[in-house]
Amino acid sequence: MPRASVDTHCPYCALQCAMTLGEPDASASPSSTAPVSVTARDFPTNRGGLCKKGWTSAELLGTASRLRVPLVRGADGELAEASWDEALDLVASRLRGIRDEYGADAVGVFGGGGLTNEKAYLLGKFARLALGTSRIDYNGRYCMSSAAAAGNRAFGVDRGLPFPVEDLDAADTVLLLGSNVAATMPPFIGHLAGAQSAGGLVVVDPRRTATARLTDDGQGLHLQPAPGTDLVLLLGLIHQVVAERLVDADYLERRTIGYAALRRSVSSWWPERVQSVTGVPATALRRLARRLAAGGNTFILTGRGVEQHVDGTDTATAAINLALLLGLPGRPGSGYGTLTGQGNGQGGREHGQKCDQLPGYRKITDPAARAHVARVWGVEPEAIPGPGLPAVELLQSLGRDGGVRALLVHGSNLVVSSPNVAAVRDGLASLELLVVCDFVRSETAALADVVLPVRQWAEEEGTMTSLEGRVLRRRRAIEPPEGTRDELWVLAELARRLECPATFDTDPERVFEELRLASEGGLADYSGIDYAMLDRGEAAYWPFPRGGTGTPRLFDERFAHADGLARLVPVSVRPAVLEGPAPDELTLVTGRLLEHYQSGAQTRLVPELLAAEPELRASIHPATAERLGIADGELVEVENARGRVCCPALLTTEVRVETVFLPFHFGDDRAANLLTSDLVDPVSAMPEFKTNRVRLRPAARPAGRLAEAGAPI
Ligand SMILES: Nc1nc2c(c(=O)[nH]1)N[C@H]1C(S)=C(S)[C@@H](COP(=O)(O)OP(=O)(O)OC[C@H]3O[C@@H](n4cnc5c(=O)[nH]c(N)nc54)[C@H](O)[C@@H]3O)O[C@H]1N2
Ligand SMILES: Nc1nc2c(c(=O)[nH]1)N[C@H]1C(S)=C(S)[C@@H](COP(=O)(O)OP(=O)(O)OC[C@H]3O[C@@H](n4cnc5c(=O)[nH]c(N)nc54)[C@H](O)[C@@H]3O)O[C@H]1N2
Ligand code: SF4
Ligand SMILES: [Mo]
Repeated sequence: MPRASVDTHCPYCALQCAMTLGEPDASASPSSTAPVSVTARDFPTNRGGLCKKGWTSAELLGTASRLRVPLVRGADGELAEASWDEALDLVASRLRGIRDEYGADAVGVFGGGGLTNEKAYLLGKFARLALGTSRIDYNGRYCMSSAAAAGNRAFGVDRGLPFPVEDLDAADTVLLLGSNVAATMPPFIGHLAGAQSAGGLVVVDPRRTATARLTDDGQGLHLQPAPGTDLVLLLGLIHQVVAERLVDADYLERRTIGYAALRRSVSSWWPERVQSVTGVPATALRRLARRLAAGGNTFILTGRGVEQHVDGTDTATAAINLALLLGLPGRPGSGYGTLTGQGNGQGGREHGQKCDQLPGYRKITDPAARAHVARVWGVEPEAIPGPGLPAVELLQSLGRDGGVRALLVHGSNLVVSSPNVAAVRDGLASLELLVVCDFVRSETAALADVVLPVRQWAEEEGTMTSLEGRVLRRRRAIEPPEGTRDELWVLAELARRLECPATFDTDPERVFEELRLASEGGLADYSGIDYAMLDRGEAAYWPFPRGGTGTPRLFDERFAHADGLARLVPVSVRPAVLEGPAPDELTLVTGRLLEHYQSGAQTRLVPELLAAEPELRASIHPATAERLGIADGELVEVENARGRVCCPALLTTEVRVETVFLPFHFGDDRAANLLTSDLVDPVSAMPEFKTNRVRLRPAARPAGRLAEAGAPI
């Protein structure tokens, strides 16, 4: 039975909408599997709102597809039920064998931005100490790495929003680049209402999304650049701001370095040239530059649409440069930020799941950081391995000489969500051991040698750090299903079997206490935060040093570089960006639908969400469809050298004529990532998810099948 009423936050995205879980809803449909009711709770980020995914989130707690017993692949190749001892003993002995044969780096760990802070922290510790491997990375590499790299480079710190979401309420102008918040964080659009009514909402998206439509009726501007050309657009805006002397010279002098070089670097991006590359009219560009510099409350925000490219770090850097030229970061009522995606996408990138990082957002190569964390862990600094490989490279190494032979996956459905998934599937097939912890049978779990059923969201305690860097409590509302185990327990049990001398606590609050110590003095310092304070509802924004206060606004006085100044980093356009698709090609744009979350492993199991978006469809402009002889609803093949996806066409003027849009929420042969490239950004190692070249045609007529059915042909 549920506890009477429990305040917690949504299991899905980084907005972490507040909700209260209570007795099951008597008026719910008889087929509902929700063991608790969900009520939206008033909270600064969601103000009593939830999206469809939030409202239906409790369905997954009771779904028939829930994993309740460990599964081990038998000699017959099938997954069969096993006891926890059998499963864990097997995993530990296989890991030991692989480690002995190939060395500790032959064991890899793949984490997730949905894990609580406690799990993310313990997973990093487990990899480094119990497995002794450097090979740990996570799906945040696919999500926040470009924005994080740009933030670190410019500001010396990476906190997605360095201000509370509510600061946006008083904005006159918001420039939103590559983000479809109306579908990806619906309650967030309430914070854009001020800018909208001031006519100052500017959405940059090659698609005419629900967010872009918020700018209709004089409420702002939608710029629809060719996909992948945002860097050019931003360099054009910077050029214009410089040329018209709209920069905040006093701010640049006091708070930044690098203006002279930056100014030189944009000299050739005059508006008409930008128009010829991006398709955005020069007049609109000039108007926007002036609006941004008008001096009102102004924000620049980025999302995955501009970040998930091979030049994503440079594009995010250009957005930051523009914000700095205008004097926005740290100016009261204004700012720059990136919208973190996953539920704990922010905390998940601070506590050691990243291959180059230790808790507190410390660098694993920094001797002082290693010494500090080693002290907390009770080991010598030499016991902590050095930096490993970022996600794509880690997956490319699967089964290879010197590569990973055994992989442990915690919180990612990587055979759906990774770029170039056909290669990833080959890699997984060549492993000697694949272990997946999950609560549903994701496509990745279905391939595993061992599946460990863990607990989820309303069954566990912990903390999550939202998109504004605020630490929140996740609370248990129901008893977990029998047979499942807490992930902290799983890690502790494996560490014990691997005879790791370090301690692995299984109580979330005690793990958080340890995380506080490990993060102390780091950039993401949590040492002043404790569960009691969070339970009292106090707002805890990091950095929050012991005995100090939290930091809702990070850049009021200084940036995090030693000299307190922000860096203007000149960036340049790669020649490839200037080439559009070949005449027989289209640009594949990928992204999200409101109803599904990520790989869809969770939301495809929620009947209401699946009914609303039951299958993959390719959005195609009617003019393109006509040219290629494609009718609405007809099966089309989208293909390139990496793979082929077959699905119905959805004709819509929302997309540009030279593009086709696919959401990445579907698995197996409907995975958009069969078509995406695993080329990565050289700074962040972010793959190119958003702009890939494809060919499109009506699917072959099923003549063979008609013949089989005996129909005349
Ligand atoms: N419903 C739903 N909500 C989610 C999620 C989900 O899976 N489903 N996931 C969560 C997570 S982890 C994340 S990271 C966030 C992501 O949230 P968003 O960043 O809003 O999501 P995306 O749909 O990936 O991309 C945003 C937009 O970028 C546009 N875009 C594509 N290419 C380009 C380009 O070259 N330039 C520009 N300017 N725009 C481009 C796409 O058309 C798309 O509308 O959402 C979070 N919320
Ligand atoms: N083409 C294309 N590909 C993309 C993107 C894109 O825009 N286009 N976006 C990328 C982005 S931004 C992201 S964030 C990734 C996300 O993609 P994935 O990494 O696949 O994320 P999810 O689908 O959320 O998978 C999480 C899995 O972990 C499980 N899970 C949830 N919570 C826990 C937990 O606490 N413990 C454990 N053990 N399991 C848990 C869920 O049931 C699910 O099976 O996809 C990326 N892939
Ligand atoms: S916007 Fe995000 S946090 Fe809020 S209800 Fe929807 S999925 Fe949950
Ligand atoms: Mo993400």
